[in-house]
Amino acid sequence: MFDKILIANRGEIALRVIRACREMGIASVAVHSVADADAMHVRMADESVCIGPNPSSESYLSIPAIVAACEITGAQAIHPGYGFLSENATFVQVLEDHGITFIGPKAEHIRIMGDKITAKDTAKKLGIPVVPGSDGGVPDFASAKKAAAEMGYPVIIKATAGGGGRGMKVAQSEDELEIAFRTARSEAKAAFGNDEVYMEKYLQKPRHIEVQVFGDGRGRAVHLGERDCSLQRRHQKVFEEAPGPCITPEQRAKIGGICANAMAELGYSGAGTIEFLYEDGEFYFIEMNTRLQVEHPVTEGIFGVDLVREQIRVAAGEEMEFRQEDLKIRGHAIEVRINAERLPNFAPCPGKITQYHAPGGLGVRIDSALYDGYKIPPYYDSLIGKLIVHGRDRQEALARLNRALGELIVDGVDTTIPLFRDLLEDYDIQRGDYSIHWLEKWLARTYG
Ligand code: MV4
Repeated sequence: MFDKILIANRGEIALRVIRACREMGIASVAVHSVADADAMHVRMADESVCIGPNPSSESYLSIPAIVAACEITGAQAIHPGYGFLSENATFVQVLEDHGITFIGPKAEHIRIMGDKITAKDTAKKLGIPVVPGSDGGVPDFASAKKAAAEMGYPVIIKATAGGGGRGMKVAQSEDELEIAFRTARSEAKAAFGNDEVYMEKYLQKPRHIEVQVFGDGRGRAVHLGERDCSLQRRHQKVFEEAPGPCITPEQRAKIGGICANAMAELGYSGAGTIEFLYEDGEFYFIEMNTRLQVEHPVTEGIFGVDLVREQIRVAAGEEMEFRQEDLKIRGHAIEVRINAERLPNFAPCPGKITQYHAPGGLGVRIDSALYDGYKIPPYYDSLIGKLIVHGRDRQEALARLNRALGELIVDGVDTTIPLFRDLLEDYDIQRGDYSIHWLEKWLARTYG
């Protein structure tokens, strides 16, 4: 096992990793930008290194600065958290060249899943159901027209280098196709420096269901059920739950088994998430994320496992602590993302926290790097905390969430907390009856 791990991240996820390290008797090294000198992750780690100025491009994304911090402190491994360098295959390669262990999958698997066409093709070959679409890239408008005619309208055009919803265009019929195709290409070129696009049948009202997988890198892999992350605004998740309210145990065992077998065959190492659109009882693969996700605590809640501890164990070459047959779901968990943002437009709202009080009690977890007097810098993501609740069933989790939100105090900046009080009053939310378009419609109706 490692003696010392460097955490190449900030905020709540850096604390999450430091906590796992401490429980495992591993020393932790925080890295930080100038603006983060007083951040909680710096205080909580055993050691810290300032790696550069405020822009992430010169600090949390600087490979040379992070490798240097690792060498100075003698850390043997790096946990990347999510975002920043967590899905950067070049970073993984550089670490390998320096004899530093990356706590995450192999560079090759990050690369495969980073290219959305290769990812889909790989998924298909591994037996994962995919959305019907063009097999591979669509090079010109004539090919687009042909592909659309074959699969039938509506269709969606996506950037090969994209992901997370950037550079997508929908065409409801052939007369919309040319504009959609050309716009998608030029937007892809501008955003990713790569204008390759592919096409899929457009699903009208799906849910976003993602399966948590975990591999030991030596051909053993398990699944930890699914999360429903359909409640999103502009491709940002705001509310996530596990298990999915519409997924039966039979569906879970089937899709989970397919995903676990696929990861075993790949020799996948560590935590991963296989994203699906789910409509009329069918799962359609769209992308895979080769990192720990923001919403991983809901899965930890219902399975009673520590995913970060497991990531560290597997990276150190140890066995996974669980087998599929040990993994049983207990109850229901919900996470809400507390962002420093001003409603109704969700404009970032950095500033000084004048009062912070975290809720507690049975089934309540707060992952946050906030403290009284903390100044939220304007340079990074607006996520300032996650409130995760667990209950014996969904009803109890919802009641507990409402109770915990009532106890939570974050003063000094605007946050998304009031949004969740309002959401919990909605009958569709209470029944778990929502699709990927539900939240945007509700926001327009409620705060319009
Ligand atoms: C789709 C789709 C409908 N049909 N693909 C958006 C983000 C990216 N991960 C995939 N996305 C979508 N792909 C087909 N074939 C609708 C979306 C989509 C979406 C997906 C998940 C969560 C929220 C969403 C909001 C709008 C569109």
